[in-house]
Amino acid sequence: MHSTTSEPPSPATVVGTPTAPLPDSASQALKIAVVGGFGVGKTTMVRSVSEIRPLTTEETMTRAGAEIDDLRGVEGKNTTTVAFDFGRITLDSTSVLYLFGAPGQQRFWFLWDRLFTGALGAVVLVDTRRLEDCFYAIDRLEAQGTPFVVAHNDFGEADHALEDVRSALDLDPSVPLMRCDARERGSAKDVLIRLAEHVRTLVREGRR
Ligand SMILES: Nc1nc2c(ncn2[C@@H]2O[C@H](COP(=O)(O)OP(=O)(O)OP(=O)(O)O)[C@@H](O)[C@H]2O)c(=O)[nH]1
Ligand SMILES: [Mg+2]
Repeated sequence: MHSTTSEPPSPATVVGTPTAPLPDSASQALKIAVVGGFGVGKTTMVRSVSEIRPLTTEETMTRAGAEIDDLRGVEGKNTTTVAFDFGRITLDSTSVLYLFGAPGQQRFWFLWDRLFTGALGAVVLVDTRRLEDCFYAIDRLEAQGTPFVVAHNDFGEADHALEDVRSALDLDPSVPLMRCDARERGSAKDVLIRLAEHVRTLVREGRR
């Protein structure tokens, strides 16, 4: 199996069941990164969409981190990712997406640049209560020229028009922005489909 950043297959062909074995015919591995601030729902998204039981690196949060980690809005959170989440989704008989969920705490952000290397694209998850937490991810993706979409993970907070979120993030009009519920497989899958479509458009337009 080899990595490639060539045009992905049609996203309409997304298939796979929670226990689907990797087909022998799979020959194209595509890497997708899921990034965003602390507690925004990255691990949740990889878990809900992966067709294999995802590999996670969750550690229990201790009192020592209470002064450092901003738990506003996710007060019930008691674990955090300390390396990566890893999941898989089969696109068709030859192509497989590998999902890498990033660690969200600022002290691990130095790992992100490596994560973006060779990635087909990335999903940036945002929580509108802490919008500023995703600025660094967007900066790094733009600097590396990695295609990305932005997904507003809905925590039931005040309703914000997507256009307001776009302008608060100073997001280029060409970057897809949508709402999602990372806990819902269908919703998480829709985000990946938007990303695949976005990459296809960039490839077609010769911008990738
Ligand atoms: N209401 C709501 N809660 C969510 C949603 N997505 C995730 N959560 C909850 O938010 C909390 C944090 O989710 P995680 O998936 O651990 O967040 P993370 O971004 O991986 O966190 P770190 O790895 O620590 O940065 C968990 O308690 C989830 O159940 C969502 O779409 N809606
Ligand atoms: Mg996590």
